[in-house]
Amino acid sequence: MALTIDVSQDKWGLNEQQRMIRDMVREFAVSNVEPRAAEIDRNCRFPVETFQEMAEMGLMGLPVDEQYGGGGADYLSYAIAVEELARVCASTALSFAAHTSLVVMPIFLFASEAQKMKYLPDLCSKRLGAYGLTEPNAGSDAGGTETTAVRQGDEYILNGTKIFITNANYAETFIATAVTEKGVGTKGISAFIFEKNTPGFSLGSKDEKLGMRGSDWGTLQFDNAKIPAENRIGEEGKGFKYFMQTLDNGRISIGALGVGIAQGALDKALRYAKERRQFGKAIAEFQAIQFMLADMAMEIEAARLLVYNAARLKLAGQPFSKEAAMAKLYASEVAMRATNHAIQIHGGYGYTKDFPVERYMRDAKLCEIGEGTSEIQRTVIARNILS
Ligand code: COS
Repeated sequence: MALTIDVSQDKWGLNEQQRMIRDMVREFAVSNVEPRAAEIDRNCRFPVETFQEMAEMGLMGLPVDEQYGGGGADYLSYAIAVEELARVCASTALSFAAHTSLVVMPIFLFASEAQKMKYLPDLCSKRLGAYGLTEPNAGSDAGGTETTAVRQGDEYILNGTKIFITNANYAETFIATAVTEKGVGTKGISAFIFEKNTPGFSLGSKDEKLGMRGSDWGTLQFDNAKIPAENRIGEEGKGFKYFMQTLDNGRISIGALGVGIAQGALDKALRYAKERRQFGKAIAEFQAIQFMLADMAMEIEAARLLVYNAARLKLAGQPFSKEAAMAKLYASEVAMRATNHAIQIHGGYGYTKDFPVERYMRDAKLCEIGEGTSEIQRTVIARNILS
């Protein structure tokens, strides 16, 4: 794909398919996702019905080739889908993004043909996926993985724990990293695919979250879990690199998540500012409110362009690790600032559960932490510009 961007049909330079997917997901988000958003947040309930509907719409494998049951769309279309969902319900968008960019994509990119044929059609149509990287002692230092995988004949025996795993309790297909060779650092880490019913594998307890409460997370426990050797993804010792490349892809979607949250906060703030009257006029007529709205709009457009730029570089087959980190970092910080402004514009009402903006702010915080903290994004950017 050439990097020429045609803005004659659309100011964002989206092509017909990208605009069609944006409009379809936007309509679905408003009609089916937004009405459930407050309830799933309040009850910490994973919206199974929404994911069934998204599977029926063909969204669960959107950027995967049709021969594997995917939607055959490009990665920018997928990022736009994340953004549109996040605009009304960040929890739904997060679970969708974790399934797609962290499970479906690495299988699509790094697994063998037989593994793709075995796992992708179900993941694209009816099964949810979860990605196990983080451990109690390996968060930002993903190379510090302690879970072990010891080869015994045709199997690997895994022992260890993965924490904060999005979709853990609803996923049926998992991928995870484990150390297959000690003492060689990241080169001793391998990646595996496995199913929920794997002997020795179980789900542990989960912590209650600040935000993203409708997105499930949990703990993966391996107690002499037996995973067939044929379930290793790619070569032994390459798992860390596969997972880092997976995070490069994933960071584009977390950038889109931040943009969606910020845009949703702006939508709500604009509506409220026009309706709310104080001192005899709509508060939107006050310059103090207008300046907040203007800053929100400007930063959202800048963040969206960073996300689109990273996705377009990926589509063009060019390096995009730095650009994905920039998009994720900036969009996350914009989401925090925009949701803060949105609450400020709503005043006392914004601090209540009667208006959705407090949920947007709690959800936004995840963007600065998940798939690499803001500090890790700055590290990735700095390493790139210094190398
Ligand atoms: N793509 C491909 N290869 C990559 C890569 C990438 N994005 N990032 C690192 N690698 C490779 C390096 O090239 C290096 O390979 P060689 O040994 O062959 O040279 C190897 O992986 C080790 O890389 P590095 O030395 O940079 O590893 P570090 O332990 O210093 O870790 C960071 C690098 C901090 C960037 C990494 O651990 C990271 O991203 N941490 C955050 C993890 C995270 O986001 N967790 C959240 C998960 S929530 S889903």
